[in-house]
Amino acid sequence: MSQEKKHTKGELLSIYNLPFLDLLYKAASVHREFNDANEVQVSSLLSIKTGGCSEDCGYCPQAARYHTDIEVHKLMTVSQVSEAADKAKASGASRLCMGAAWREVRDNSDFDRVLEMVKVVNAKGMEVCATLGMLTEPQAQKLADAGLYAYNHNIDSSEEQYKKIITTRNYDDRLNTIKNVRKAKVTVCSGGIIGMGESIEDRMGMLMTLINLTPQPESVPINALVAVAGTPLENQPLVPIWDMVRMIATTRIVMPKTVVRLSAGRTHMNLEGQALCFMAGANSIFAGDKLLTTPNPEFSADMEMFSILGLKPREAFKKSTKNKTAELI
Ligand code: SAM
Ligand code: DTB
Ligand code: SF4
Repeated sequence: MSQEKKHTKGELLSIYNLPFLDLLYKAASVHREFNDANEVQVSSLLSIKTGGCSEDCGYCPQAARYHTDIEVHKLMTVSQVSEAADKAKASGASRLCMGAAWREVRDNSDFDRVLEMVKVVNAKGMEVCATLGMLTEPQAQKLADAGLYAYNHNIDSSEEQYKKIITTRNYDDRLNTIKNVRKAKVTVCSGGIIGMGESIEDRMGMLMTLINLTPQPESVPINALVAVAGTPLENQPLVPIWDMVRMIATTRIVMPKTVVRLSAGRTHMNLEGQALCFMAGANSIFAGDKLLTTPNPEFSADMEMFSILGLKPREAFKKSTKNKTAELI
């Protein structure tokens, strides 16, 4: 049974706009009450099929219609993925997230191969996550049967802003896939991007959608836009660190137990900024020197960050350390 408190949009806006230090203090208090604040889940991203996507997502370097300088690559082999998973595990990642530049999954030999990949990575004792575009319910069930732990499908922004960024599918398509994932009892990873020209209302609209999912997503990635040359959003200004901290803090306050992932955009953040994000409730990162197609901080720099901040990576399949309900927030 879900015991989550649902905030109103007005409440969300007031939380986001609190004086910075009050917001940080409140979010840090909630975080400590529900989670081990020194524990950070480490995920590794692997682009198993890169570029050539038919969609028009305005932020995405992998859309075929934009002229970006990424290297297009067909679907990897199972043994390539197995090797990459070994590397990720050896460097401390408990989750491997496999991304494919697909509009949707099709029932073909490529999907069969992805199912094999899921089985192989699951057998290594890692949490397996995939982000493959839209899914039907039977496809979600096949992924679940292969051992998929989580499915990433971002709602990206508010419904109103979504229409301005993507025209080849709509918000309901996204929500429908999330429903199919839930029906197959795979955990849901869904969040979005800030820095696409959206208003604070849009940011809170996105959070409203997420908190109204029943149950709420087990993990919520907050990405700062990586503005890639050749995409329609190439000239968007860098997201100020203060916005990132505010967004993470608000997410933490309204979803006390969810894993909040400080996702894309870390190469532009210094250690102090990232420390504020962890203080505000972020408890997951993508580690490894590449996201899907764009750079991420060097692995050694992240290890140094963990050491300086005294953070420890979370083990695979471990639930939130504190067994509290979120009723009282
Ligand atoms: N094709 C699948 C889909 O769209 O669901 C999976 C891969 S897609 C690249 C996964 C997510 O990455 C997107 O939903 C978006 O939130 C995020 N993303 C893509 N490009 C980004 C960028 N330039 N900056 C920040 N996040 C980005
Ligand atoms: C998510 O929310 N962020 C990741 C993951 N889920 C798949 C992807 C970020 C992609 C950034 C742009 C790129 O590297 O292509
Ligand atoms: Fe394709 Fe996903 Fe990129 Fe959109 S975000 S263009 S669906 S790879």
